[in-house]
Amino acid sequence: MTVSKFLVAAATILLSATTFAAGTHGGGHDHGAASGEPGKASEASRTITVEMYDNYYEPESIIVSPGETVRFVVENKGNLVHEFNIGTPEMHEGHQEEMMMMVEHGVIQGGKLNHDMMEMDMGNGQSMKHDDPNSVLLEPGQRQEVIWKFSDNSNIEFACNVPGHYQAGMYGDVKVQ
Ligand SMILES: [Cu+2]
Repeated sequence: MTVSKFLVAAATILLSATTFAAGTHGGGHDHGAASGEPGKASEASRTITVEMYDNYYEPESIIVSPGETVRFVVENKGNLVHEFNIGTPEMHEGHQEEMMMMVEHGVIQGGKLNHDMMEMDMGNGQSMKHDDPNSVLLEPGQRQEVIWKFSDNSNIEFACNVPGHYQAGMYGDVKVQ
């Protein structure tokens, strides 16, 4: 592929990702507020088990105290790859563009993850590894923990940013009170 063709292809991907993210319910929320920080297991006040199905969470919402550290045990009980990601609606919108790229590059294939592809250098020192502390991306049957210390920001959702899933309703409210 020539450089100019590659640029056109990249621009097309960006454009479609932006269009895709535009239909979310992110309007009217605060911008740029932090969702919290990675927590320590020793400071977790409790464990919440979150089950992921196609395409919803059980439970659908949670209540936390400001500054509380929660240990989440996340289990994928569906037939598709799902994500559990803690963030503001704006963060989820941004992450949906990255996830769209992961699908277009074959990293996410319905019910499977291509782990070799996730490790691969994309040419600019970046990979498509999915290792942020606020999220896990799981294949069917997998189970993993997220330990998160919430701030007093109540504009937080847990969400799945696999293309189409958020739009299908795969997000839940975090009520901070
Ligand atoms: Cu999902």
